[in-house]
Amino acid sequence: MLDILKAEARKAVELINDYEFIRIFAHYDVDGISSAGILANSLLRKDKRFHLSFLNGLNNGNLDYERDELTVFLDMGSGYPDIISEVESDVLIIDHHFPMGKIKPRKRFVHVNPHLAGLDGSFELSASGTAYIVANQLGKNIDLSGIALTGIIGDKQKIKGGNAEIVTEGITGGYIEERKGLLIYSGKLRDVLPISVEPYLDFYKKDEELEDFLEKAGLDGDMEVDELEDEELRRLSDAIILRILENGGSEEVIQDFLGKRYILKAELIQNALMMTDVINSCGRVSAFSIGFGICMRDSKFLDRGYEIWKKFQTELLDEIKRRKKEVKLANCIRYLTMNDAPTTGPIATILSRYLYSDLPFVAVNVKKDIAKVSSRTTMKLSEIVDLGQVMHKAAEKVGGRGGGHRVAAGANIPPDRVNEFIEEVDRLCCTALGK
Ligand SMILES: [Mn+2]
Repeated sequence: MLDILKAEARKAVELINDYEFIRIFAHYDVDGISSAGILANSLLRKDKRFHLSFLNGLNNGNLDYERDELTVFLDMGSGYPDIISEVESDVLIIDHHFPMGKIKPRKRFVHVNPHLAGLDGSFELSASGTAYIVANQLGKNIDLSGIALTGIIGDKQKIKGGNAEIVTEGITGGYIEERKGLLIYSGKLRDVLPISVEPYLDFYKKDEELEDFLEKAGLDGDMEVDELEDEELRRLSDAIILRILENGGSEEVIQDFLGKRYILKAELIQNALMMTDVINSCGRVSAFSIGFGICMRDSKFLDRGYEIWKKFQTELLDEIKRRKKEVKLANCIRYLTMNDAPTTGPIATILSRYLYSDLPFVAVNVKKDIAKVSSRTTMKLSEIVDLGQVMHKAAEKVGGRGGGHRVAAGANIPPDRVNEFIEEVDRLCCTALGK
């Protein structure tokens, strides 16, 4: 199946080869920044120059390009046929989002997207992986596999299908190493465990509890995560699992961090999870060039990247600490109402996965003209409760709109009808749960 995608990637290379200078627009998240890093590295190796911009999306228009250039879209474009159809230059899209509508290109056009090649672009090939395929048609660029893995982890994809092929290629080439262990940060146990967000262990600003935990597990806080012996790793894993379950976390989260860790041998940050989170935080605070610089292996960006990551991480942990006290219990749901919070999704995700996994979780962010709702539950509960349906029905009742998946859904509702909405969500969940 990858053959069809590779054939399309070769067409992309033909297009690229006709240009000395290339205009690139990339999505600003980890997958987009990694894609840009992969393409940029491979272009420079062919003595090509480029101009790169990161965008939040393609909605707010105003693309700054020249008609006689090649315009490349990374990790976006497939879902915006109208906007792409208006671009008056040659266009290359490298994306993994589901292609929508029909693109009517003005000039030459190449579209590299796993969905168009019969591959699963949602979980089995990221934009960074797709960019890696293109880069390896342009030249021998297997050393960029570690950057591809960064995008894969960032988009919460699985090491399956195309992604698994890339990781295997990276391992064979010696650029990625797969080790037994836990998918957590590198560093001293005492430093790493309190700032971990996935998994969230609730040790942040709880030094005594942490020391107690380490002592019971028979581990020294000064031990380096990467240097733990098998037996120590097993004790740590067992203790972490117990901690998560005691905190009210779901057993479903355990498989996400247990078993394997990846070392990126060619990158500035060798722990794959740390590389992903550093670049993610750079993207979140609009410090794109720092994240991109790290993907370009330019060590002068590294200190700044770590600083941004630490600040971002502490702000998120402080927010979780503050918000978890505000969580309320209804009959069949737990919910949280916030006013003008910077984000709803990440908070709802952490609280529902690691602290309140026993009931469906609803977070409402009330803004001036609209209240934004994020709801989450476990796979197990989603077999009984369909949050997509619940959000749809409850939002409709209060004059809003909602929907989504069984496990994760959302809604936009009028800000003055939040209470009524929560009551209806609670009622619908009780009906589903038979309470
Ligand atoms: Mn992506």
